Amino acid sequence: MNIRRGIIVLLTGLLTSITLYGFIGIKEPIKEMNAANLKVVEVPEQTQSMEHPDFIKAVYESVLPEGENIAMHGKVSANSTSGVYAPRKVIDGNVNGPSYWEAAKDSYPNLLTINLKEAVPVHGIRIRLCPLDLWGKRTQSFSVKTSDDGEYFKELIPLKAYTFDPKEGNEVILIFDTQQTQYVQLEFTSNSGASGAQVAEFEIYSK
Ligand SMILES: [Ca+2]
Repeated sequence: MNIRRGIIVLLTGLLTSITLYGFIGIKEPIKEMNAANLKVVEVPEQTQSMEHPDFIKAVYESVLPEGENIAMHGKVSANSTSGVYAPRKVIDGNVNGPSYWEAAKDSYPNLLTINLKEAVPVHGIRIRLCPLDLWGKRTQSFSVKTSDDGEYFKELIPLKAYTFDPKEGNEVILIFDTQQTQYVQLEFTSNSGASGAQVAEFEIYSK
């Protein structure tokens, strides 16, 4: 009986404490909800990111030369090839997997040439590698040349080191004054990512 009485006293004390705490805890009376208490809040426009600018990741977008890529209608050749990575793979419209050309090991200069079959106006090129991070950032040095007969090539853009970065599409886009030419050639002299030049797609733009 003493134990039961003790428990009852304990429970009564606990309930009293909770009740008192509840009353003391309420600092303000609850307002009744009526029109006078309601405030209309304008909902922010949801079409823009609500993230802090420092945390918004920049998204790379290719700015292509005008016109269309006519390289796919041409014939491609190279002065060296590594294994299955044949030059024809640079005009198949595919940048993924094994669809790229790679020059033979340590065989610079590496020439990659596209014969457009007839002289046409061209004003830009895009050199692409697979854009996946697997294809890490690298530097390739090359110059751009043109020719009317496939024998004599003249320099259009001098030798320069270009960065291919998967964070920026793993590509290099060059735009130049319109040239009337049948052949466009890339002459590579280095590639920091492999022992020979690499190109997944070689695009030539005409309008
Ligand atoms: Ca390809």
